Amino acid sequence: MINWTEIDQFTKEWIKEAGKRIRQSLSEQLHISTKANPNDLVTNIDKDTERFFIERIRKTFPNHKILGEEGFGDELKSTEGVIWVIDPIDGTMNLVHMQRNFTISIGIFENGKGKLAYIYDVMNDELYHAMNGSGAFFNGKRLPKLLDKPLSECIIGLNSIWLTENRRIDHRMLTPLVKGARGTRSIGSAALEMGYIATGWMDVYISLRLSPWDFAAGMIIIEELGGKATKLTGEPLSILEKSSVFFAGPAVHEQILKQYLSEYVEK
Ligand code: 2AM
Ligand code: CA
Ligand code: CA
Ligand code: CA
Repeated sequence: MINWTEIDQFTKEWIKEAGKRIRQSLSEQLHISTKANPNDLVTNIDKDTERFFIERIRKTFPNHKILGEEGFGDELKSTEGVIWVIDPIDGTMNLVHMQRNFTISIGIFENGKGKLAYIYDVMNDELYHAMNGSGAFFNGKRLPKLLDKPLSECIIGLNSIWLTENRRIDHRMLTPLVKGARGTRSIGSAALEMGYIATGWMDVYISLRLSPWDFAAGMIIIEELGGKATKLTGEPLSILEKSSVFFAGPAVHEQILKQYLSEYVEK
């Protein structure tokens, strides 16, 4: 039998320690390099933080598998067993430019089912977390189920790619959705925006392309609160593939799928 409470205690302890180290490192010289394009940044903090978790997980839970953005984990072929999906820093551009609004995001799965989730806002020392079947919490305080709101009362988290020509979607397709909402925000950390949906500060999050480590924790937390975490087609997400993501409370998720996304095809 897997002792999830024990895993939860270790993870929380490690997150607090990693957070402390990151806040300290920010006062030192940052080493910044680029990945897929000049705006796709990575720093020594991203890499050090991923190594920090992997070292501890391997030592404490040697039979668990790890998927991490910076590639120090395992290559996954299936969802079998216990899998940690880790984004050591979500919102690296925010870390580099703003020194705030970035998170550590960790989702833990057993045979593909979400069990534990953590989104840690490092500079504010704020933790969003969930344990499957036991609830979702903000700084240890239980969160209520997501409220059913019409789109006209919703704040949507979006990305500027919605406004520019791109290969995934006709960039005019989402204009009516933006018009139908109360407002929009671009925080720049997908995981933090998912945390904001959990607390009710925002209501909808859409991205045309994310990797499993961007959405793993958010998906578990939002589903624990009765929300929907799917692709833009409404199909389920998988921790083995990149895809679009669409997070919202159940009623507005259905409203948006029907009214605004019926023409959408995943590319
Ligand atoms: P990251 O900071 O971990 O890379 C920024 O809008 C959000 O999209 C962040 O959560 C960022 O995660 C994520 N993202 C995913 N793929 C990205 C990419 N190729 N370049 C920049 N941000 C990306
Ligand atoms: Ca990145
Ligand atoms: Ca990320
Ligand atoms: Ca990252």
